[in-house]
Amino acid sequence: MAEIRFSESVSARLEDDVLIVTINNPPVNALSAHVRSGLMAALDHAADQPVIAGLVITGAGNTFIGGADIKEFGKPPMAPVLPEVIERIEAFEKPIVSAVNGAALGGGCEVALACHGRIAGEKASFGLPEVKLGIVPGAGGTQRLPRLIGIVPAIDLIATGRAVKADEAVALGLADSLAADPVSAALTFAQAQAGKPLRRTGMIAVPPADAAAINAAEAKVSAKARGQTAPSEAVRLVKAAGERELKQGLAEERMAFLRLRDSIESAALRHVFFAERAAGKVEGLDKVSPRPIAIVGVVGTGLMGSGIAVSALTSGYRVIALEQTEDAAASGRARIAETLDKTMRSGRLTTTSRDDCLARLQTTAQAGDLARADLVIEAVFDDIKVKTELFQKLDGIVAPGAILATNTSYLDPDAIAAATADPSRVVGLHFFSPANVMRLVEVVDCAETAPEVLASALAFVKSLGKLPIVCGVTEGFIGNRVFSAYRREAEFMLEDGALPHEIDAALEAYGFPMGIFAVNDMAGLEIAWARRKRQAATRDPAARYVEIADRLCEAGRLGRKSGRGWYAYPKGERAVDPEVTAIIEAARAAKNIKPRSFTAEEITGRLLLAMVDEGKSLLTEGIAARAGDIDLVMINGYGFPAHKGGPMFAAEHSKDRT
Ligand code: 3H9
Repeated sequence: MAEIRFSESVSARLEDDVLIVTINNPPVNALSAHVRSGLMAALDHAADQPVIAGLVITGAGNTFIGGADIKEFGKPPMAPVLPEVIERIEAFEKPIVSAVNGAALGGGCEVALACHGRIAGEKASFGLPEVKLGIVPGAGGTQRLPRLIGIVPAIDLIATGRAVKADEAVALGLADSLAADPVSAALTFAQAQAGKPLRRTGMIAVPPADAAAINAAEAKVSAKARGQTAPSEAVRLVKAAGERELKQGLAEERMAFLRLRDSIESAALRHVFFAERAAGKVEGLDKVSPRPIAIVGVVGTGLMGSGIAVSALTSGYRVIALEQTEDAAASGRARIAETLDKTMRSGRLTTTSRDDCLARLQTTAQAGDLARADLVIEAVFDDIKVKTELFQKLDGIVAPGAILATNTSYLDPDAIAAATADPSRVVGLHFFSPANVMRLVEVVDCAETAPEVLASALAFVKSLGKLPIVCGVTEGFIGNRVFSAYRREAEFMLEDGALPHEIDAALEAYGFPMGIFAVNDMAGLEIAWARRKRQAATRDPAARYVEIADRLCEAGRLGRKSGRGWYAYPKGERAVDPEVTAIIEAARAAKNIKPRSFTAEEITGRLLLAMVDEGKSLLTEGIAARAGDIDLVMINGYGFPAHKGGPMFAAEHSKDRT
């Protein structure tokens, strides 16, 4: 059957009197202006042709429709706007059925919701992820979804941005059925509906919901909002669907959408979205093929090593974990199994997958067993002698094409690489703890790392479902360098007059899940103390040095593990401790500092500036390639609120915040 073209991205063919309309707008079939105008032209055509009994809308490739074209945000709107297209679909006199072949997200889900039937393919997923971009759905999602699935499930999906797979969509009533061939099932569905009264989603009454359940769903959203606007707006609009006429609900939704789209919060989250897509891209590296990796060696099965092993196992790799003794290897196996069990109990792993992971795990005390590994990641004690000796040994064991990675946090990976005969095969893979949970991995491009080795490391990290950020060699890499600057500034403010709980309260109000002193207490103060002692001899005597943390450690206040640190923990809850206040006051007095008070804004402003200054140095030194990479490190590794865009974005746009 001849193809009819409606625009550069929308075409159709007539099959058994049904017009099969296909959107082909790679990479994700976003609803760009030519898609919207193409859909309108297809509707004009179908309205004009009596022979056409109905329509099917589907997407080319793996996606149904990835949503509105985010690249159009911030540009002048181009007609027809999406709500117009969607309202026309819903009101259309002939049946329109969506054949959801892949992800139907945002505006894509809204197109599906407005159709008179929805057939999910096996790879289909449905979601309204707008809150992740700081906005709410803007083309009817908040009004139509509750009509199909009810208010409480709609709050869950829209306020979290969670996507559901085909089977859950059918169970919720979002999709009508699941089919191996969604286009042919949609065609049959359209034929069956032709000439009958159509099920128009907007006309369905919202199912009655229990007020207590709505309140509970709303409370859950507020508890996680941490200063973001979009999730609570989404809840308000979904609730409005149950209280207002469709038209009024749609008008309210549109107003909220436009307001949020132009907000700094949305600009920040869009920056994060595009920064994530740019992360891990290195000029020229796209032409380099990564080496195949099937077997991953992990040396050391402590907290970090076992987390890395779990991450590799759950991503389908075979893992050989090396320990120093058979006993340690057995404990390592038990630790990995326990983490897998925990993941299973949380519902993120099935029993079969857990068993499959364990079957792919070998623990050993024989270094020679690593000969089969394509990549070996060391996660042993952060000591240069230990690591260089290990690398020397590994270099003689693994195959010539195998990659050696160090997970060091502070040591010089070039010095570790230099211990091998072939430093070009060495790369840094700095995981964050717990490694099976945290998305961030700093991929350290060492002086001699071969492009192919870097490309392989990046591909490996992505295959773990993690976010790789490329980083040059420097002490502490991107994250710990920025974090050290931030921590130093926080300690300066302590000495100048702020108290730990005041600094933490300012950070938490800004959107951090936890302030810096509470975080230090969680992590423990002794590692940083040991570092400071190591660095004491080489420290510039003219540089400002705050001794308060040392005094705390000397007093046995090593953080939560020791029961007290920057705070006391009576009954497990953090509380201001007069003993800490006295230590701080004594330190001020010793330096003749007259304490002054700080506003919350001043505190966050100074901390932001410290992060940004360090970030700028990292860019100038060529350690970080993009400001967005620094933002992603701080968001994914250190709790910087994503809806503020990361420190570099926030500082750049601080003048836009009014
Ligand atoms: C919305 O719909 C608002 C409406 O309610 C109201 C309107 C009135 N636009 O992620 P990937 C690009 S808001 C433009 O690596 P994957 C992306 O930048 C929207 N570009 O692929 C990248 O480009 P590049 C709601 C987009 O296979 C390339 O596509 N929708 C868009 O891993 C590949 O991306 C969302 O929030 C877009 N909407 O995952 C969905 N989406 O190659 C956002 C992607 O130049 N998208 N690009 O770097 C996603 O979640 C994932 O991209 C998706 C594919 C799951 C679709």
